Amino acid sequence: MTVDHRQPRATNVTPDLAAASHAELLRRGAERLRRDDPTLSRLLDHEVAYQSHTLPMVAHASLADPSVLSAAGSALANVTAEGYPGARFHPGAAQFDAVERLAVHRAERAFGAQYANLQPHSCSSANLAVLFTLLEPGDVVLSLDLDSGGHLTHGAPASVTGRYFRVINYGLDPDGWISHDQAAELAREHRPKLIIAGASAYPRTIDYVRFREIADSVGAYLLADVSHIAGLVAVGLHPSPVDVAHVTTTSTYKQLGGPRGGIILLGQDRSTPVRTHGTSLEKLMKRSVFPRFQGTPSPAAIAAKARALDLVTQPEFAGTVGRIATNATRLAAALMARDWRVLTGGTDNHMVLLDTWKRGITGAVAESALQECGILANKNRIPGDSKPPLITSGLRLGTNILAQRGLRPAEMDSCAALVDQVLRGVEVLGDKEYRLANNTRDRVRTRVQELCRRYPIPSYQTGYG
Ligand code: DSN
Repeated sequence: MTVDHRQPRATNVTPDLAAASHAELLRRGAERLRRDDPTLSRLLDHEVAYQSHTLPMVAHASLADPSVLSAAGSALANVTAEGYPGARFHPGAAQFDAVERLAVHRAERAFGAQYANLQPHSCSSANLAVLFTLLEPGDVVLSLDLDSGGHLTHGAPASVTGRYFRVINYGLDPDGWISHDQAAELAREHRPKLIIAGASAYPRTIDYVRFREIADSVGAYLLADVSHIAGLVAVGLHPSPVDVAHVTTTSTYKQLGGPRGGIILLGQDRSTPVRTHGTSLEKLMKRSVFPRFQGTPSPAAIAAKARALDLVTQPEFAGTVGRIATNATRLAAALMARDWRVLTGGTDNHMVLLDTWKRGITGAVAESALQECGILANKNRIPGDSKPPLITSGLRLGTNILAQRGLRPAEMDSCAALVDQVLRGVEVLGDKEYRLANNTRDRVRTRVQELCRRYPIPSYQTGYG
């Protein structure tokens, strides 16, 4: 008999009047938390209120729908089951098998992938699994360096990936764009075994086809990490690497509105043989997560991924992501009009990178002053940065959550004006020390509250159906 593993299979559960439903369990949990642990309960309530009353102009997060949060808190959290659906090392995984199959199916559908592994606890662990499976210690990796916008797990010296592999970095040209010519030249010179195309702080379109040509020219694997732009990729607003790179990884919370977690995706190279392991890329990626890198997956997190990935394929998501991109373009333009240096002179994705040091303000001061006024944006190193990572010379802004809350391009002018008011109002006293006039802080806070009231997180408000 052929079993279609792409389709979730229903399992036999005897209806039992004594067992609470998932919804009842969550309700009971919330009531008990409030009654028995008011300290923790209050902190969690405050977090919802905080998120509702701040303007998160961050690039590294998105809002999870309450249904995603609910799935993440389900009774599946009690299930321990190593292995994959149909081949577990523990009993009692029937529902989890069906949920994992559903999540895999939805991930493949959302990204047009031929294989998806939903088990990585984060994209960092997905990247580690890929790197440490495809490479041997000492092998050469070619990637974007951290200061140019790369990620820790792409071989940064502070990461285990920087210790076990010989990492060569390509960088940016003087205008802040990825230099493909430099990457090609470095590949010729150093013969990497793996090239990574992907970034944590890069506002422009990544040319995966060019990277694949470079990889093929030296017989290297190409890994695309789309964590930051996964939503844009899913709706076709950024070229997809899934059929171009050998392996694609993503986190599920940055732009997908999912839980903490990672995914490994394969496209056309699914069956490509991996000479060193005598098997296909698909079999190797499966093994790379379990048993090589992780034991038990998180069944409840996989349920939450399944829920988020279903939302990703809805028309509303495409609308939101479209607004993310147009908002970012408008935000960049509005900041440049106020004389702020925006790296690359704009953006193609959700991210806007500011050189705050050009105006004598460190990223640390900018982040703190904005936070004081209810605006979140994170300090970020920029190319050629002379400041340490906890100080930095730049600021990274993003429009994911603004768009989720319904703010449109016209409101980006107001958001840029608020950022500008705060940063202009800062009296710099040191790399981390500053003073902000009370009237600036009060004026901006009031305006932030107005915007938050006008654009609430609908499903996080009381009285929402
Ligand atoms: N990768 C980090 C970032 O982009 O901020 C956190 O997930």
